[in-house]
Amino acid sequence: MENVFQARMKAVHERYKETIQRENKKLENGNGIYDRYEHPILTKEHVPPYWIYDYNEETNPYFMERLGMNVVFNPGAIYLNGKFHLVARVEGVDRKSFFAVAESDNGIDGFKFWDYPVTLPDTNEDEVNVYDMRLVQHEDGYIYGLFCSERKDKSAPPGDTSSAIAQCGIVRTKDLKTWERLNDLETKSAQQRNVVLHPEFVNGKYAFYTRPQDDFIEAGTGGGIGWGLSDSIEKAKIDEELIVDPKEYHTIKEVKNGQGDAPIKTDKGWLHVAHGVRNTAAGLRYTIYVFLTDLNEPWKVTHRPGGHFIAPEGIERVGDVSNVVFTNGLIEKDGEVFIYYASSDTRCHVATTTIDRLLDYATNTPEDKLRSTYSVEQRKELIGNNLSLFEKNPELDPRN
Ligand code: M1P
Repeated sequence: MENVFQARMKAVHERYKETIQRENKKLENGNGIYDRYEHPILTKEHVPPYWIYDYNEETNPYFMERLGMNVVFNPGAIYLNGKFHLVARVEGVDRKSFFAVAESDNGIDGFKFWDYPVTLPDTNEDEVNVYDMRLVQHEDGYIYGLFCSERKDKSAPPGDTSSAIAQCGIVRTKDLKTWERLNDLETKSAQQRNVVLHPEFVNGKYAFYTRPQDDFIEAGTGGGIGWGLSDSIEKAKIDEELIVDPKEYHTIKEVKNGQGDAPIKTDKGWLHVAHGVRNTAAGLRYTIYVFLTDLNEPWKVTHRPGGHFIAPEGIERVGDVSNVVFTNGLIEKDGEVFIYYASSDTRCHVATTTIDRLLDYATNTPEDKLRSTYSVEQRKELIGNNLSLFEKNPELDPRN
């Protein structure tokens, strides 16, 4: 007869194995731009039970969770040594995030965490929380990880125990195992989040996408995706920040926006996948959008397809912070694009597409013209063109 310890351990192991061995199928009825998948690719159920339970029956006779897990989300992504690697934001029940590497052969399923989470060099006692790493293979030969380093706001009035300050931490590695911590990025902005390193030197300097903000949540006078150059990466400092993609009234990025992963280089320009935030009566709504910048001047936007590219759907709409999709991981391999995104600050998903499809989307989707009357004009033009086509090609007409 099994005792409680043995029975619970067996059940926990079965659930874990079922999760990590689960096949992931492409969902039908996509929008032609990208495909979604049946299951999330990385969740708290993917976390190895030996990160959570004490396996000593004497000290844990009930096989209880000792260090509970809350969520796994916002993964950075990189293709390395023939495998798809994610550096996920793993959050324990104590609300502290840390980074952990998971790898898969195909980027769609079979993601397994390495034995230990990442040990990030601890260089600042004030740093309380770390999250949202963007991994960039830079042409200088290093893989850089830029992440948000969060501290308590010491200037907050007594009794205010939630005000925080966000800054950009920088680490580098060659193997995702040993990490060297560099100085935090210095800018003139009060706070920074969603900072991303451009993969190439620009005018011989390191180039950064930034997101200046006045406050931890409220972007205030900041809030757009910024751009700045630094002579050094070891002591990165941006003297001048210019806004590449501003926030804009009555759009999907009216409150704030932020660069996703580093952009992908294509023959038509740099392809960016970012997030935008709007306000609703139910709180903030985060969606993912796309834009294209000039190949030689990556700080100049050439195409802005209007509206969101991915919005939370179904179960994606529910979680610790509901109505959110957020991306900071992108992998391009042989023309295929894997967009890693998290839903509602709770779980990780993948959407797949190709460079060709993304460029078609980016260059042929009309811009948001910022007024309903212009949106009607755009739609009337599409309808008019189609109805003329149907006259000559009745087999195309869905009403027949
Ligand atoms: O909770 C939603 C997201 O909020 C923040 O994003 P932003 O800086 O644009 O507001 C981040 O904390 C992100 O991790 C989180 O998913």
